[in-house]
Amino acid sequence: MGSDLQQPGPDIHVIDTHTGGEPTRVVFGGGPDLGGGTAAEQLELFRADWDNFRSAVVNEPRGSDVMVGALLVAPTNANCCTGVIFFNNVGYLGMCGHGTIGVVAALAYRGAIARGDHRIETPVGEVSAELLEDGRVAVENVASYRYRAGVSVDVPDYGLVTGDVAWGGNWFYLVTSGPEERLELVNTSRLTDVTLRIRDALAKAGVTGAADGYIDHVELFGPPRDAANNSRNFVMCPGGAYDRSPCGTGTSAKLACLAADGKLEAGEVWRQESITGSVFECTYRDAPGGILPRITGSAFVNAESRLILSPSDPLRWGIRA
Ligand code: PYC
Repeated sequence: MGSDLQQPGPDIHVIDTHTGGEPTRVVFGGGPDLGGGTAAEQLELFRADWDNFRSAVVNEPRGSDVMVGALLVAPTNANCCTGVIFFNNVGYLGMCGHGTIGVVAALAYRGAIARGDHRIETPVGEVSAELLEDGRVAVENVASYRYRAGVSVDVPDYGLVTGDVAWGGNWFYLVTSGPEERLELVNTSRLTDVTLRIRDALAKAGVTGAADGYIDHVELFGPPRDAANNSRNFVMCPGGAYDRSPCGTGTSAKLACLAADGKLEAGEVWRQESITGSVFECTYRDAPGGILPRITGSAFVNAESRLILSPSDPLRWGIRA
């Protein structure tokens, strides 16, 4: 581990939101000084020297496996309203769609931004977020694309699974065929087990994203429960918790696959339902080498607090494996 704060730092000011059931803890103050530079450069310093801070913010006893953190950092581009580094119970995310919606809701709650378009710098590129009149947030994500189609993997004690590998700001494996699963909340233990085993089988078989990118998200799809929607998903995230929202980067990857298959035209609406029933309304426009997904959803502020790292607390940096 990198440096450990020997003294109690300033209290950490956070605003908690949820986007379609998936929490985001936005860190407004008390975070480490990451020395400026791009969000990608600041992420490298965060990872190397301040991983204990990540754990303190999102892991138990203050957080949980499902919590995603969003550390606001100074952007390099003056056109951006903020930079952000997303993190979770085990590490860092390139981009996070539900998290960006949560960040915009938290900034609006503080009166830091008004309705309209805002640029946000992430470690994998700039995104834009429009705070709409009705309070929803539309995120135009980084360019997304399908990297490989129809990749089959034999999952021990489960069966043959086929799917696509796609980038939506993180690397995803989107299952297109395999044993049928019921995408219902009562079935999440099984879905969790199955998707983690698919992820492990992919890694063992050497299936990666571009430049050996580790595929750390796995998506299953099924018919929507609400006929107004196009599809229902279950998305396994890197730390073993499933996404309660339809997953912004995962839905970006899905749109890239639909576009590559000629199943969704630019501008056509796709309504992605999550395992909890929450919905993102999505479209895309064409971009060189892929598409630019636009993901619209709502986030709600549910707490504003100060995290205290007491030097006498042996678990002040969180519980982690
Ligand atoms: O919404 O992109 C997303 C996301 C990634 C991991 C959890 N949520």
